[in-house]
Amino acid sequence: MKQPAPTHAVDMLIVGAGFAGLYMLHKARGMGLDALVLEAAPGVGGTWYHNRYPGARVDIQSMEYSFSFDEALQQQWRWSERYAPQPELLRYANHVADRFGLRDGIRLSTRMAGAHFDEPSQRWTVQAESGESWSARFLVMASGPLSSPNLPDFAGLKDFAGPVYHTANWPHEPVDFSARRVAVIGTGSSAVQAIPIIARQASELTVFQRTAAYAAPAHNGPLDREFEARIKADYAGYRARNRRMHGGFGSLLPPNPVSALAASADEREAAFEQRWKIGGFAILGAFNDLLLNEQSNALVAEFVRGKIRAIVKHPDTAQLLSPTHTIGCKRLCVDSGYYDTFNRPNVRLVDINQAPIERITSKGLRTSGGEFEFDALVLATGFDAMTGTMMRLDLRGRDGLRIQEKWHAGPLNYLGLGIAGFPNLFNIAGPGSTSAFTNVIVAIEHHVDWIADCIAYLDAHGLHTIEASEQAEAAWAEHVNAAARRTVFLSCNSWYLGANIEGKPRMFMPLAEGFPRYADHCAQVAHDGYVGFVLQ
Ligand code: NA7
Repeated sequence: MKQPAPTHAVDMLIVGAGFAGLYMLHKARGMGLDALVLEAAPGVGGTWYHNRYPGARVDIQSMEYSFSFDEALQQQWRWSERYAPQPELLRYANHVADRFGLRDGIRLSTRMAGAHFDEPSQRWTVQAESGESWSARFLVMASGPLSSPNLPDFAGLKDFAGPVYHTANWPHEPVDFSARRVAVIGTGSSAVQAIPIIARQASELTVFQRTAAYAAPAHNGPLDREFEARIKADYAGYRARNRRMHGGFGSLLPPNPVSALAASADEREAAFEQRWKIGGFAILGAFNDLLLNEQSNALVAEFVRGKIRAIVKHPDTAQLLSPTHTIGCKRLCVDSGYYDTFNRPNVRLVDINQAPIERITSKGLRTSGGEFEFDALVLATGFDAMTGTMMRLDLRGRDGLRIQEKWHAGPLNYLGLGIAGFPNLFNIAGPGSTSAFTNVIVAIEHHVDWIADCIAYLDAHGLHTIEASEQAEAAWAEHVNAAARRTVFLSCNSWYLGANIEGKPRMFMPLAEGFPRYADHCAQVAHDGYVGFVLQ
């Protein structure tokens, strides 16, 4: 197919060629829609294109973190490890693009600048930064919940004489830290994965920590071929059982259906220990109220702190590495040797909570506690999550309503899928949906299928547009908030709350009620003729 000419008309314009954009394109084509993906990067893969820092890998097991929509794909693709590393995930994204013939529907190196809704035609005019533009009936934001890196405004950053890397925007050529003094700022999931590997290469590694992280061991290794065969014998059944789990994964190890407070100390210890040996998120299911009740949460948090004390030899370092907030309130990190790395003689940990960074200097950085010198700086400072990418766009709905105005106090929407004033715009795996608490590929497949059904409904009923009603949005915002209030998630400064970005409005963004309830809710809305949406 020829590249579309500027001001070309398509049925659907999709923003982003990560897993969401790829599946949306495939699905749209299957419905006979003329769809086009705009992708800012020169390759497909989204998250797995950009986050190629040392040690980057998925924190959900690969037999689960993969597409389920095509039986032949899931049978034929073979993961090498229990938790796939980034290069393999990127190969998988490319394989999907090739296998389903998607490449001719993707415009790479084409960054969307904005989109305006045109009342007379009831269509979106989408502009790229290149100046090209397209007219589209539907606009699907598949731009990802974690796609705008957070680059804190450190004074003096441009004065630093050495290279500065961000984990979410890592160079494509190999970065060699050998014989170099390296600094890492941040200790979230990305840092926890990168630090053990950088420490093995660098002559010295200094880690600047604002908040200590809870990390559970991945126990990663080659994928057990017997396990793979067992899953593949009934992959569809396994996927269906996972979709009935709270996070869209983990059906082989359901949460223990009792409260941590109902168990004896010995029973608790045994349950935590058993789940720690399994690794990953398993420990948070050792009892059914660990993320709901602060007292129960404190018990598992103390268990993990005990593990940190057992692993880290120097008591002061162990103390500093021991988080004090509720566990799971920030996403639990899944690690391979993170805490043990701090036993190495070439690694030191610096507390920037007590003594914050004052400025970056040409040779390193200065905190209120002292000067530090290094040759390369790694920012593992996360993302302006869930809303950052859309809020950077010139996105205008009916009557020129700007997304920045609409979302000035937080991301209002209905079901996470539609926004009042922004007709025929769908958001995949964004705020207001269970995305961040779900195996995101399950969330993506669910959203894409829902959007496809919705478009089929519009067409079958001779309707042109659909958008959320303001009443449904207000009720949904309360629903999302109420779900968070039933958990421990409001008790710390997480990116779920927008609290990691200075000046960002604090609103709990992902829906914490669990994927099955959310999916049932979305199905009911569709079944009832898209109640809560305005259809015209
Ligand atoms: P995260 O989890 O948001 O971690 C970012 C880290 O950077 C975290 O330790 C932050 O400390 C720290 N940070 C952020 N801004 C600053 C400033 N200004 N000064 C010092 N330290 C700072 O991002 P990741 O990339 O690791 O992981 C994101 C998600 O990707 C993760 O949840 C998984 O889903 C995969 P803080 O905790 O805010 O005090």
